[in-house]
Amino acid sequence: MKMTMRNIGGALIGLSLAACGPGLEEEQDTSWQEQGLEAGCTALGSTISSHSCVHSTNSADHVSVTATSGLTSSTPSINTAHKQFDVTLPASAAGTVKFQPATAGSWAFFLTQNTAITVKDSAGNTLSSALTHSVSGCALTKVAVFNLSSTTTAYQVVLGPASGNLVGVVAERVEDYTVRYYQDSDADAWGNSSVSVLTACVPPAGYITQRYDCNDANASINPSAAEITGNSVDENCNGSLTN
Ligand SMILES: [Ca+2]
Ligand SMILES: [Ca+2]
Ligand SMILES: [Ca+2]
Repeated sequence: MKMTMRNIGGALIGLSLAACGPGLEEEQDTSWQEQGLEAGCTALGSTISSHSCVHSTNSADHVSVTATSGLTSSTPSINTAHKQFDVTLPASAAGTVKFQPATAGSWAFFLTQNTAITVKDSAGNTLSSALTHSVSGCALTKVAVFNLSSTTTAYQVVLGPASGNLVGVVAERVEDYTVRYYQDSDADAWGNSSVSVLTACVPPAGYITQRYDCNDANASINPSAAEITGNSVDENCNGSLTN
């Protein structure tokens, strides 16, 4: 099933998502949410990393918790997205926190250190990460993505050891940061509206966010081109041959 934000939202939903969610114009492909991170994804796109950086750099979004050595009755939870949890670890050792996702899907854990992160399900089985890579642009230096299917039981997240026995964690749901990219075959910075991909990952080569190229095989024809009157070509893609 597909729906667009414009169809379901109106102004109020648009405003509520503007600060911490997808853009108004982004189409939400809800079928993708069941599939986990798409095959061939080599890195997350810049949207989710930039968003996570906003929370990492905003001191009001920080929450301090103290991890336990293994899972205990006092192991803290770091369930809330749009926060940076500053997790104090046991001295020179790994620490455990709990994470129970609000929604099933691929969850990205951004970390302030390039330290180990292991996620275990409620039975103690270690999950394989779907993707791990370095990031830059703020205090967050690493991201690891895990496909989390259960919203009714908490996962164990084992962190560290880490320098200073402290690591910041920002958790965001990958599917909330999908962007539609359009193929730009003629490399004129205008994409073909009818050939696109919707992804939270880095786009394929030659795909860009700007669309409305009416001839993607001719770099001299696009909405920013000057109209040349007297021919049969609509150089500026406005549907008129006279302007
Ligand atoms: Ca183009
Ligand atoms: Ca013309
Ligand atoms: Ca024209």
